[in-house]
Amino acid sequence: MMIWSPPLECLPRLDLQRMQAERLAGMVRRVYERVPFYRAILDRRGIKPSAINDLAHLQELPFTQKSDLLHHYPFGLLAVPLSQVVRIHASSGTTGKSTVVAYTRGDLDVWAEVCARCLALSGAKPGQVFQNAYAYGLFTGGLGMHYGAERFGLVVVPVSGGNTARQIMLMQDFGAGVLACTPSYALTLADALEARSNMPEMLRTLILGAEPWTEAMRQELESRWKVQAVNIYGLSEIIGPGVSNECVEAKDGSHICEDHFLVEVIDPKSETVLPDGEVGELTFTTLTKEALPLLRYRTGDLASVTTEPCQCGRTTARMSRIVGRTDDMLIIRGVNVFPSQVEAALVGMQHLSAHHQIVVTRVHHRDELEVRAEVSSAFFADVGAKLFADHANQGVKALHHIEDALKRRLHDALGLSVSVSLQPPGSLPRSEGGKLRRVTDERS
Ligand code: DLL
Repeated sequence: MMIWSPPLECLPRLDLQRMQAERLAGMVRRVYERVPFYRAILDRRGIKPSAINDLAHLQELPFTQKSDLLHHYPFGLLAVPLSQVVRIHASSGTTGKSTVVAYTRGDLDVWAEVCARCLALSGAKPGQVFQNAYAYGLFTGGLGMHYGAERFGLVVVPVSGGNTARQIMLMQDFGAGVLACTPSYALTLADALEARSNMPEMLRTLILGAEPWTEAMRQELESRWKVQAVNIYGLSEIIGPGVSNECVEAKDGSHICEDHFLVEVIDPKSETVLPDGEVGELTFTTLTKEALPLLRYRTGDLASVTTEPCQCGRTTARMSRIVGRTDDMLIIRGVNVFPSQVEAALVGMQHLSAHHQIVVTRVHHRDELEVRAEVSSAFFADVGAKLFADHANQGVKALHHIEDALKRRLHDALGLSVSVSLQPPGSLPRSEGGKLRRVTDERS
């Protein structure tokens, strides 16, 4: 087992907190001096930067929201002159302007460091071939992991996302040991590899993130790829990938790089800080960022955090999987539904593939949730084929059984009756290399 930075990742928590408090004090001073947006809020609230010298004071500080970044688009929140910025990234907003983030040379150094930590957490070994199938470009996934992997000592294949046939060829030819991509793209690649019936022999590790996924999806991907699949989390505003990563030893929550990112979990409505173990909105305060330092940035991601010791020996706090987002919770006839609950209920069911879509409509003033699920090609090649050959009726009956079983599971998981429509193998949208949208809400 390898820990990238033992003195920092295994620091006694009191020492860590002392370091965080010092860094926080410096950060607040810097943003007060250099970012008019923060100076104005702190002045309005009568907060003197010199008074923030303890982690307990964190709660006095203002939150930052995505809208603040958008209002100051593109460079209004920078704490350094643009001439000191050496890289820009942006996260693709679904509509309108995207969120622009910037890095100094020092920020890039920290970023490579935290991504290297994540690779060690994932169980990568220096010298392995690293196929980086996160998209290169304005998205932080590609370049973030790229420099982390170089720092770590992997043989980097900067293939970027998409072009599945080439991904597979390179994976085989170069002997990839570690693959990084979105979980939905790992599913696309698994389908393609199975169709050619040649899983890459050297592959040991999948590093999956940038979109939500579930334990059920981990089981599915690990058994199909015959590798370890670990979760990596991050967001552009805070740095990109590298905010946290599961350790392969425990796979029980993602270790947060707390010497750089100070985490809190808040109740998204009351904005009060929640205790360990309770699910709420993750907020991060950057402790070392130079170009774009952010105070209490509200991520919109819902998760819990624990500081219980981990079996791997690291002392950093761990965050749970993202169970949903403050903006992706669907309210169906008054019942709260997260897309992750649908995935957890569906993935791994016999005769269904893991591909699915969720469509919400309003019919005669009533919300309807439809889950589109794909019947596996194995079903039609095997059980289904026999049934249909014996008597078409039998085949159709078997499909009805599958549909009923899924309806029951979804009803149990969501406490809501939903409609289910089975789709032919290969018919639902696939990730073509990036994040996949699984939910369409047609109500508005
Ligand atoms: O997705 C950074 C990243 C790249 C993370 C590669 C991991 C790997 P953004 O495009 O700014 O940055 O999107 C950030 O994606 O607020 C979450 O909602 C979601 N997200 C990222 N990682 C995970 C994860 C990158 N492991 C937004 N599980 C975040 C669930 C995730 N959601």
